[in-house]
Order: sequence, then structure tokens, then C-alpha cells
Amino acid sequence: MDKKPIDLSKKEETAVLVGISVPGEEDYLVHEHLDELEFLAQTAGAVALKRFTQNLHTKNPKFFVGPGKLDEVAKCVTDYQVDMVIFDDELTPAQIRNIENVLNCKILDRNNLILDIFATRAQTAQAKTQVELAQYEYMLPRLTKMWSHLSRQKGGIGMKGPGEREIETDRRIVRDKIRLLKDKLEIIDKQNITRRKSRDEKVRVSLVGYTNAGKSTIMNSLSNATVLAENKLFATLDTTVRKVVIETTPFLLSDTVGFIRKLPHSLIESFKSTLDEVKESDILVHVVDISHPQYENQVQVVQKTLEELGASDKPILMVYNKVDLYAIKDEENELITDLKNKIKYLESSYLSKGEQAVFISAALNVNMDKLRAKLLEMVSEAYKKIYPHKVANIYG
Ligand SMILES: Nc1nc2c(ncn2[C@@H]2O[C@H](COP(=O)(O)OP(=O)(O)OP(=O)(O)O)[C@@H](O)[C@H]2O)c(=O)[nH]1
Ligand SMILES: [Mg+2]
Repeated sequence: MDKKPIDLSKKEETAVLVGISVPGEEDYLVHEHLDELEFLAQTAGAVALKRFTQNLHTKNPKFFVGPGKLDEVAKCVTDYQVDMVIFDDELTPAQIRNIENVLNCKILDRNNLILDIFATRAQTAQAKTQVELAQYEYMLPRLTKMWSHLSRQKGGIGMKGPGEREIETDRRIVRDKIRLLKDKLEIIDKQNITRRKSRDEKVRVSLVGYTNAGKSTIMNSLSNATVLAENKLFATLDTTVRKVVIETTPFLLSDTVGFIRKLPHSLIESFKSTLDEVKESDILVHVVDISHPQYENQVQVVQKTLEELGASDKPILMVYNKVDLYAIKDEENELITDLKNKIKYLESSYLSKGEQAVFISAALNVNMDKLRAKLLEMVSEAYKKIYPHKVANIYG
């Protein structure tokens, strides 16, 4: 089959999503994972037309899904002239090659999509270099037919890079580029370390959490900053640090890149220096979107990522955000509609037991005083511990 010509007048590329569930796993789970993949696709600029799922013991080593399922996908691709098929997991180089032979369209996996979004979001030299490095690291073992066919579709999803770069199919050249990018990052890192050292003695607090949880909204509310907050995944890539004063106690608050399940390892590696801010902070504020059906899983993903970064042993304040969107029923099975009552109910529930937790709606500015009070308490405690020779409230 000939590759169909690309319609340049078309703004959005079309996509089909493919995911698998394992036996014993609840059906809704694979759909919630595909909801997230669809959100990622949408953020990258694609419209998802259809989803295919299959229940499998293990991923098919050749095609990811079974050959019969792949034929169904192929029929859909031809019938609807779909631009790309996106798989909800990392594909091996061999799978990419085999699948492409059957589907004859652009094949992307979850990692390509995340890397692509990061590439369009990167603003500073550091973020751009980090993304480019992660892209090349991911590309290196996959320098297959995939990349040569992508090179004919310049600029589309899966091809976005910080610079207008040519797709490179030569391993040696890619290795050289990786080395150069690493050198460049080392220089940027050194400058950042010097900058961080020059900050005076202040307690440092970092907002961490799953992407789209509301970290930047909280940052803006607490610091009167204007960090981009929007309903897209990975709105924030660069760390922003602001001085915040509560009553008379100042501290540094940083907002940084959000986490996601199956974050490509090459991205975690290359973003480690951005995440140094998190590693070096004294207190973490873990922001959770409580209205998300998968919020408990998201909490675990964040905890695991923090462990991977070596930052899981810090005092953590759990902040459950978006309470306004969270439907709660009381003991009589009646929906609680009043936001303040919802918060009261949550505060008395299991969630707040055994952990420092605050329930808020950052967008509606509800219960932010409680968040400020909790932060003040933790920050003051940290001053006493870290800078015992100074009295916290003489800073300002
Ligand atoms: N309904 C509601 N929406 C909220 C609330 N807090 C934040 N949002 C919305 O959620 C979306 C994501 O918020 P952000 O602050 O950008 O989230 P983030 O955690 O910084 O996201 P990334 O930078 O992408 O990781 C935005 O559209 C916000 O307006 C809330 O309390 N209630
Ligand atoms: Mg943000």
C-alpha cells in the first residue's frame, strides 16, 4: 500500500489508540489509562478517533497486541485514513518495524508522545537541551525504518524537537550529538549550582505532584506569580522559584515539572538537574488532584518518582486539590454539594489520618488559609532545625 499524501491544510493529525490490559485487571483501568493517553495525544495536537484494547497475559513480542487485533487496527487505519497509531506503552525497535509493515502509517508509543510534548514546552536553554538529549537517547536504539519514514513528515507529532533538526539515522552522529548535549548540560548545571549556592539561608519548599494536579495554580496563589497554569499536560517544564512570606516568615517556593506514570527513563535522567531543586529542598508539598478517578495511583507514581530521585525522605505536606470537582456522598448516600462541608467531611475521613494533609480548591481559592497555616508551621519547624542560629522571622 502506498503511503497516503499528507494534507498540509489539515491542522490536527488523527490518531488511533491501542492499549492492553492484563487478565484479572479491571476493565475500566485500561480505559482510564487510554483516557490519559488521549489527553497526551490531545496536548500534542492529535485527535483520537478510536481505541482498541486487548486482554493479554503478556505483550505480543512481535506486534504488542495479537495479530488479529492488529488487523482490526489496520482496517480502521485504512477506512478512516488515520495519520498515526499510538501505543500505550514503550515499543521495542522490532515491534515498531513489524507493526509498521502491517499498518503502513506513523507508529508512536507513549514515550514518543511525552517527549514530543516536552519538546514543544521547553522554554529555557536548559530544558531544550534536556529534552533534546532525552529524545536522542530514546531514539538511539530505535534508529530503524520508523525514523526514516518520520523524516518524510517533518514537523508532525513525534518529530517535534527544540530546534528544527533533521532526523538523524546514523548511530555514530547520534552518539556524538548525545555527547555534545551532555557537555552543554554540564556547563548549564554548574552555572545553576553557583546560582543556588548564592541564595541566602532560607528554607526551601517544592511543589511536586502528578501533571495537571494544580501545582502552578497553587504557586500563583501563594506567591502572586504568573506561572502558566492550564488544562494541558506538562504545562510547566522549567522550575520557577519565588520568595513567599507568610506572616513574617519568608521561604523559597519552587514549582516544577509534573510526573506521570511510565515517565520515559531518558527524561527522568536528563531532567535530574532540573529536579535538583526538589532534591535539595527542605519540605515537599505533594499536590494531588483528588477529583481524578486514578488519584490514589497518581500518588503512588509520584512517591515512586521521588524515591528514584532520592527525595522521598523529606517532610511532606499532602495537599488534596480540586475538591470542588470531587463528588462525595455522606453516610446517607447523599451528595455533599457545599464545598466547605465537603472539606470538613474529607478532613475527618481516613485520608487525613497519619499524614499532614490539607484539602483545598486552589482555583476557587478555598481553604488556602489552612494551607498557608500548615506551611507556616512546617517552615518554622524547618528553620529551627536547619538554621538554629537564626530566628526565622527576622528574615524578610
Ligand atoms: N476545578 C478546579 N480546577 C483547578 C483547580 N486547581 C487547578 N485547576 C485547573 O487544573 C489545570 C491544571 O492546573 P496547573 O496549575 O497548570 O497544574 P500543574 O500541576 O501545574 O500542571 P503541569 O505543570 O502540567 O504539571 C488548570 O486548568 C487549572 O485551572 C481547582 O481547585 N479546581
Ligand atoms: Mg504547572
